[in-house]
Amino acid sequence: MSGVKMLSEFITETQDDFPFATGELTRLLNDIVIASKIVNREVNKAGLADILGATTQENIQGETQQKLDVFADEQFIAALKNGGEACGIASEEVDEYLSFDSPRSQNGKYIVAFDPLDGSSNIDVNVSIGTIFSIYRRVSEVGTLATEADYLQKGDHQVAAGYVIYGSSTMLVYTTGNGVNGFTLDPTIGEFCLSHPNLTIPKTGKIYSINEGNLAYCSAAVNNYINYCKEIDASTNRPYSARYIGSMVADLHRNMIKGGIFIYPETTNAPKGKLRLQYECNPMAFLMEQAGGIASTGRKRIMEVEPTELHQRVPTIMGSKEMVEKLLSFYK
Ligand code: P6P
Repeated sequence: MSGVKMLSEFITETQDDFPFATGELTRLLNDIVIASKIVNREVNKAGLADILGATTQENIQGETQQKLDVFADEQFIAALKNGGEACGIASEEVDEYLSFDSPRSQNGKYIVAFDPLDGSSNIDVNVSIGTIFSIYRRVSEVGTLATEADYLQKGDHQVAAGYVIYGSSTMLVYTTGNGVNGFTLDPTIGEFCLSHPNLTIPKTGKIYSINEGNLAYCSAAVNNYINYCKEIDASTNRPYSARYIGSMVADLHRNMIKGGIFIYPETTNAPKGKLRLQYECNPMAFLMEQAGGIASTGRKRIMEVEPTELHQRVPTIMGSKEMVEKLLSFYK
C-alpha cells in the first residue's frame, strides 16, 4: 500500500537504533506480532466461540483464569518458544518463569515478560483489553538455561516494551528506547500499519483515572489530589473528568493520546497496590517515559524499583508530566 508503512518495514528500518542490531529484535517483535494477530482473531469473536467465561483454574494472583487468558498465554509462549530469540518468558498466567530448554532457545539473548490478556475480567462485557510485553537482554550466559536473575531485572534495563490494545481497532504500540510509535491493524491485509508516529503524551490533561471505590483505603495524598481534581477553578481548568475503564492498557492508551493521569496506589488493604511490576508497570512505565510522561510509585520512578519477586506488585502513578508532578506534590 503506497505511503503506508507497515510494522515489519518499520522494525527493519529502525533496527539499527537497537544497540544489539543483528535482526534479533526484528524477529523477536515479529514473533510477538504473530501471536497478537492470533489473539486478536479470537478476541474479536469471543462471544461466538466457546472461549468466553472462566475456567476452573486460578492463576498465582488467585484470580480465576478466563478461557481467553489461557488461550492468549498459550499463543505468546508458543510464538516465543518457536521463534528462538527468547531464552525464556515470565507470564502473569504462569506461577514460575519458563526457561526454554531447547539448545536453540538457550542461545536466545532475550527474555520476555508479558501479561497476555490484561483486563480480562472485561472480556465478557466487550470492553477493550490488552497484551503488555517487556523485553530484557539476558544477564546469564548465552547457551545456558535462563536463570531467575534474567527475569528480575529492574525496568531501566528493558531494551523494548509495548502493548497491544484490542479495542475499536487493534493497535500495537512499542518502544525500543527511541520514542514511541503506534501501529493499527488493517484487517483487510492482516498488517499493522504506522498510524501514530512519535507518540508523545500531552504534558497535561483533564482526565484522572482511578477506582474511586478504593478511596476510603487510599492515603491522604491521593484523596487530597482527587479532591483537587474535582474542585471548581476556572484558572486551572478544573474540575477534571473521571474516566476509569478498569483495563490498564485501555486507560493508559487513552491518556497517552489525550493526556491524563492513571493512579493505582497503595491502599491500607493492598500496601503494594495491585498492578504487577514486571509485566504491567515496567513496560507501561518505559512507554510513558519515552512518550514524555512520568511513571512513579509515589516515592520513586517505577523503573528504578529493584524486583525481588516475579509477580510483585507496585503502587502505580503514571501519565502527563504536570499532572503526575501535581499529585507527587501532595505526597510531600
Ligand atoms: P480494579 C485488570 O484486572 C487490572 O489488572 C488492570 O488492567 C486494571 O487497571 C486493574 O486491574 C483494575 O483493578 O481493582 O479497579 O478492578
